Amino acid sequence: MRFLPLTLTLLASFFVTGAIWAADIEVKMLNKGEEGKMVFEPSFIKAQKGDNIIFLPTDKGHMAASIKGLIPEGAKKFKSKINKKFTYTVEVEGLYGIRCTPHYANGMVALIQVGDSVDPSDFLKGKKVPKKSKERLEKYLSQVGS
Ligand SMILES: [Cu+2]
Repeated sequence: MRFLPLTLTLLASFFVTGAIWAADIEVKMLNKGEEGKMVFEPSFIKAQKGDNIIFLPTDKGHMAASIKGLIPEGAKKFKSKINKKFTYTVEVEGLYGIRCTPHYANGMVALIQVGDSVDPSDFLKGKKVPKKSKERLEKYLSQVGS
């Protein structure tokens, strides 16, 4: 019975957090990456509820923020500080549009899919997004799937 306390602790943590195996997903903020200038890398992130998205200030001058109107209903909006590491835990299923505010016009955006059954079709409908960011978001939306 020596493993019982450990088992109970694990069970307890499962019920408290809802997921023991939450993943940490690191996203670099870069001046230049595989997709071009001013990018999050990876720029399309597939996650599950409870995962931690960790934005890393790999290059200087960047930050990460949720885009108004482009996060699921009930999800917490966020805005990190420039040049600071920032962790956001995704708690609501759906699609999250992320931007680096200073480089929004340069197309510095990312898309997070949380959960498997997500419908990308109306995500950008009627939303005001700078041209370059819109192009990239459309590309990321084409990767949404289960
Ligand atoms: Cu930036």
